[in-house]
Amino acid sequence: MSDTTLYGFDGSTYVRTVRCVLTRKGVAYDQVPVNVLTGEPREPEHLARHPFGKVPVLDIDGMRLRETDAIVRYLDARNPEPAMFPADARARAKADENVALINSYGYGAIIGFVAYHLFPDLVGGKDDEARKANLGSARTLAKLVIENKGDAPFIGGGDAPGYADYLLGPLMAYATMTEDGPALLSVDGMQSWWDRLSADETFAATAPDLG
Ligand SMILES: N[C@@H](CCC(=O)N[C@@H](CS)C(=O)NCC(=O)O)C(=O)O
Repeated sequence: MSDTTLYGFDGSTYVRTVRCVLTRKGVAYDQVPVNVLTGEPREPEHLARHPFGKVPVLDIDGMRLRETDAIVRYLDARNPEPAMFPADARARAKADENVALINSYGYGAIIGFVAYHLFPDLVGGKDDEARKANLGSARTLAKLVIENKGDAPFIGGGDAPGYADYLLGPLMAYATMTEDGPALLSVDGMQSWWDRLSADETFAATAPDLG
């Protein structure tokens, strides 16, 4: 039993981001698998933890933290090594931009076209126009994050995966399970980034068991 508890199931991309960071930093934790696909985040027990009905939530060091961004930045401040951001100010600014772009435009676009293929009932049916629009936005996002990483191997701006990699990676894992995956991987630089991230031990170890 540890005194750190992560609420959220392994199939959630945001929960996987936090699992990657906890694992990479060697922070022991227990997990309560609140399942998004069965609506558990909207049940009173979880609404008491996160009134907007979202996972992840992390109980750590006597406080409750909601929202992936706040959780990851706290973990990075608490356990600085290995760093989730580059030290150089300009590279850090671009890594921060990548995180913001993925959160603001990437998540909805990628989950949008993934849902079309994998969870059509969840989004109320098959809307091919929305699928195409979402795929287009996802390709725009991919071009930007690759451009922002410059010569760094990873979109988090470092020689090893950082926060931005662990944020986009779980989304890409779902994208590559669909027939639209190749269109996203065909963006210049995406395939080699994806190959590097897929070889990361922590990322591989956190792959959800989709049974
Ligand atoms: N802004 C939140 C978003 C988290 C989020 O969207 N989580 C999804 C799962 S990946 C969720 O809880 N969905 C449940 C729902 O919307 O009912 C964060 O960054 O942590």
